[in-house]
Amino acid sequence: LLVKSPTTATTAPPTPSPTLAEHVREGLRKTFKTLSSMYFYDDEGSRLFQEIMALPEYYPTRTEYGLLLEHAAAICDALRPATGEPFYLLELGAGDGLKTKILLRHLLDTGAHFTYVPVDISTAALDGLSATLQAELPGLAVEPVVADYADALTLMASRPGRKAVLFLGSNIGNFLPNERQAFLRRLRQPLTSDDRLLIGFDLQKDPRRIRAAYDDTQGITAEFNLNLLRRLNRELAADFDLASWQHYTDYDPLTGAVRSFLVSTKAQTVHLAAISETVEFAAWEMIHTENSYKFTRSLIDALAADAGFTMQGFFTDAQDFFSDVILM
Ligand code: AVJ
Repeated sequence: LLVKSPTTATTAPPTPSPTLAEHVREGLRKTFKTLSSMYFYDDEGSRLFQEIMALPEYYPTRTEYGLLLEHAAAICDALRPATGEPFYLLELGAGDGLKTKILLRHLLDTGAHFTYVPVDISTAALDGLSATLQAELPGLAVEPVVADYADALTLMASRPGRKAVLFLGSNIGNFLPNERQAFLRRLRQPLTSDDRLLIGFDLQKDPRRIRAAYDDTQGITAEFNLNLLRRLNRELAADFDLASWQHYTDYDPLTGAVRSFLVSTKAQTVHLAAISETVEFAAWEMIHTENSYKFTRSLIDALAADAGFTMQGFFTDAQDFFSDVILM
């Protein structure tokens, strides 16, 4: 756990990932093979995700951006304390900060005194964000925290004042239902009734539109998914032949789950030298790589209630594609 002062630069440590090795071994030994979507985001994967966000089919990012612009005043009013108590705006998984800057700007413009605390497990991501913020919003107090989300919240809980926690971008959709429930309950624990939580949820809509967002015509999402195999080739000395794998996505309107897979187009054997694993794939066998759940208002209400939160605000765009929800 590392809390940095606003101006310190950090050098990124070499990234040893014993967890990658363990997760991959475990996932590829299952009857229905899996790899975790958290490993999409190496440098190339992060670059591809930036491209995904600019795709015509990928509506979530620009929709949430628009809804934050439209409702910035109301959202900031719900997040900021009415009294002069200290105010911390914590962000879990800060990304490029484009959407967050809407809220930061509004708060600064309306005279709020607060500290922005971006939380991420990647030092490199936080360094990049801190540098751009320092340049673009020079008056902003930034205190990055390199930590696991729950650890960061526990750490900040010991400070007096309002904590407003941001979890934007429908990242909550990556959790399976039971994991999602556990995650929200865990977030609730260190928070008090004075604190606030803002979460982005992608909403259920025309199923064709949802499916298209995860299977774009330019094949960028396919590249993003296949990049996971490239990463295993590099980091685990594996020999996945990318020409024998395809990207496949389905959307199940009954559960609200978009599921992404890598499909083995022939019977093949893959070696992962760094973890001494040999894995057999049958023709058309799948590796499940990602869940992106889509929600309804009633699902969100139930989820909030289960974790012990009260709904303070429910903001959507004009088409009801996406929602940003304030819980307390
Ligand atoms: C970053 C998890 C919100 O699930 O929509 C985009 C990741 N995967 N296209 C999502 C993603 C394929 C994205 N999240």
